[in-house]
Amino acid sequence: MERRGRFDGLHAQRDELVALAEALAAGLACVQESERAESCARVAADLRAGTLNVLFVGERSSGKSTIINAMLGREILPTSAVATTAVICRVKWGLVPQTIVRRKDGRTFPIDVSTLAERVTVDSGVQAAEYAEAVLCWPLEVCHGEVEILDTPGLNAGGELGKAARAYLATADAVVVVVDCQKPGTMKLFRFIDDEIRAAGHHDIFFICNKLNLLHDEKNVELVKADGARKLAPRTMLRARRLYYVDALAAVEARAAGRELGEDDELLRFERDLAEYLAHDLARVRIVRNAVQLKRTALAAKPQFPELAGRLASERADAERRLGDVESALRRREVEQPTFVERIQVHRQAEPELRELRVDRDFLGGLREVVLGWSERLDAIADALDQIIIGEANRIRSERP
Ligand SMILES: Nc1nc2c(ncn2[C@@H]2O[C@H](COP(=O)(O)OP(=O)(O)OP(=O)(O)O)[C@@H](O)[C@H]2O)c(=O)[nH]1
Ligand SMILES: [Mg+2]
Repeated sequence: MERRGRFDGLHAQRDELVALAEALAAGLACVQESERAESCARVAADLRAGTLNVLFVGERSSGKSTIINAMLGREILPTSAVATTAVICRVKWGLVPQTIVRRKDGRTFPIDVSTLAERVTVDSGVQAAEYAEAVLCWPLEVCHGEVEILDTPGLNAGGELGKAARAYLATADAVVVVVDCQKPGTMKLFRFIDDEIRAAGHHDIFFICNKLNLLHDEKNVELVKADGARKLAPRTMLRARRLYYVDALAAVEARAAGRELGEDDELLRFERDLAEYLAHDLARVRIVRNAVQLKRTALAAKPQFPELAGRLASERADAERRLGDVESALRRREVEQPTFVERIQVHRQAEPELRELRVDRDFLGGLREVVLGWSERLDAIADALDQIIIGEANRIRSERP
């Protein structure tokens, strides 16, 4: 009963946020801020959508694809020692395994799972550049119930590839950062975590420190764990509890051969924590993340409103002046025209221009009112978003054991 009440509150907050996002989108569209209006519309759509996205990011060859393969229990996604993944691979639930490729022009076609590597790797060159995404349907338990796992090209892959993961960050619900445990990150990676992942509202980040098997003795394991605790733990809300030291290669091999992972294998702990997070914490995190994004958009757009209102006021005055000129010219000619028929003729000629000018004047006046109204509402929206963000952050903190 208590739990039900808690989620009722979340739904109410989500509805409130959707209404705010839609109102803001309408206001921004009205002031021709189309990019920001679209971003608000996306927030509303994202809040409504059921699908939850788990984004795997990390530097090249850190083992992202290998870890997802370990979760799939088979070597499906292409992996190699050199830069590999060139196309976002989306893993979603499907009882029968199948692979679909979506081209950048929107067309999709099914492909054989065994040919995936040929299509989505850096080596496949031209072909990969044509694809927007590869979608793999797989009976992966954690994906049951609209969860999708996204494998991305390495962050330091350069060019368009390096940007690919960033583009998906805006709609990610959970972020898993994969690092090679011997070098848990460069300054560039830490900046990406701090300035992009956390700034986008993700604070409960999962860190997988991979390639544990490359450490040959306990002493090195201790040193590497101390390094992770220093560099990675402070960057995630649950600190060391969100650091997982795994040997993904051994995990794929074990599962592909039908062997279970040992109970102390940290990949198992990661899988359980992720499932728990998706089931219990996500609704809240999604609200906070979207509220943060919405607030940023609202504040960034705020200065535009009074400025635009001023511009509209002068355009309206201009329209008023032009209307006055035409009206007085008309009156003069009316007086000057001797016959009644000629007067009607003059009126007929002037009527369309007059109508257009009046419409312009009224439209500009109305738009200015709307814009001013919006400018006033933005403060209220920012306050409402603050309430949601602070309330949820406090609740998450207080509910943690
Ligand atoms: N020794 C060891 N090698 C691993 C482990 N996990 C992955 N590898 C190897 O590391 C290399 C890179 O792995 P990938 O899974 O392709 O790495 P990625 O992060 O997906 O790379 P990109 O797609 O290029 O960004 C491959 O040769 C893997 O076999 C591990 O736990 N131990
Ligand atoms: Mg990869």
